[in-house]
Amino acid sequence: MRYLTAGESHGKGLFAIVEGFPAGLEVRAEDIDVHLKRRQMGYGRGGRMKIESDAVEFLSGIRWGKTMGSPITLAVWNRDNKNWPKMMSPHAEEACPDEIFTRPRPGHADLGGCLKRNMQDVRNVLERSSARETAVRVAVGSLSRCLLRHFGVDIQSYVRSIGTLNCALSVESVDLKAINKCADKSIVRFLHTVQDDDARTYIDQMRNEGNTLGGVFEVVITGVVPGIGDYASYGGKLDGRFGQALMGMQAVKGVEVGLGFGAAHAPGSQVHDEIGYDSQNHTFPRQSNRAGGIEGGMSNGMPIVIRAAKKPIPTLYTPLQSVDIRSKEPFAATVERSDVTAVPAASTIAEAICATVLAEAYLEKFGSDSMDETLRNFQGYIEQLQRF
Ligand code: EPS
Repeated sequence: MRYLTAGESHGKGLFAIVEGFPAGLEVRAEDIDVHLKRRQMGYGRGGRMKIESDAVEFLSGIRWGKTMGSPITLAVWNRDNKNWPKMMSPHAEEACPDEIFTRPRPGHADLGGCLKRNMQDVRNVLERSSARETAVRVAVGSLSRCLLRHFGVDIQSYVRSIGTLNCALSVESVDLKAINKCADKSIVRFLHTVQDDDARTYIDQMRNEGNTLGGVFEVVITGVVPGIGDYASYGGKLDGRFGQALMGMQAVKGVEVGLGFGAAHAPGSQVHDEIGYDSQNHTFPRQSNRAGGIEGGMSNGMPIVIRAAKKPIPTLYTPLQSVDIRSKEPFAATVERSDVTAVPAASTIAEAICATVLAEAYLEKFGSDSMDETLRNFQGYIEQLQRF
């Protein structure tokens, strides 16, 4: 399975072509729209989320509610596009060269993108580098979730911190299957609503200062059978694949699995998870899960736990110093409409991205021509594990 996205933040829409999904998978637009809606939530978002009401349209590959095995085209249309008629027009006669954007924002793709592609209008870069693109990656991830539910895989997430504000409730005190139920109630996707007022005050203060905030979120995946991913080649390692995909999310600066960086500071006896045997279920459970469910690049049957750090959004309403790329004179960076923080949204985007990584790995192992065949192969593997 592979996919490609296209589309600009203020263009007609965001699009994905997904190839290699098995035929016969039931897919409903509602299964995707529910996650598109979750991506739009979270306190600290800017004006754009009031304009958009993201929903998927299937343009190919799905007929009468089921995949056909042909490439699936997903579209998420931009309502805001109608407010940018000339600015995003493909026609030369509608160009407005006096309105080009030439003062790159520190921390954004603006400057590097202009240097790399020899462009003088930052808009040519920012329209594509914008995190708006994640809308269609969430659509692909939600399609992946439709597949993964047939294997009993469940993916949830929450926000551990925004700036210096930490979620005071530990995930150990929550049923792993109820993480989203708890987090979706909080305005910042903490595990409880007790700190919502503190979060609101903190984010409002940053908004008033023209500042932005990053944070840390965690994805918890349950129901993954042992042996997904591979130890034999670097490209097959499941942790490596999650890392690449999550670092490919706008503004993500770090990814950890299990103890992550903490594993470097403790002796081996406090890092590795001892192996037991459950003769009734024929499984090898662990008393602890410091590995975060992945050993040697493969799932080990324990929940997969991945954290990622998102930097603060680079558009500051009190802008940082920059240089005009035409005159080379110092100027304050251009201010575009943006968010104070999008960490709550990022946690839901990360769920979708992890879903796609896992769907790809499952289809590699169990085949991807038809759901009947894929599920038969999966069942055969479960029986093999039982007989082991
Ligand atoms: C986003 C849409 C964007 C931003 C944000 C994410 O909308 P606009 O630029 O029209 O206000 O709200 O993008 C960024 C912060 C960024 O730096 O790219 C979305 O749909 O998630």
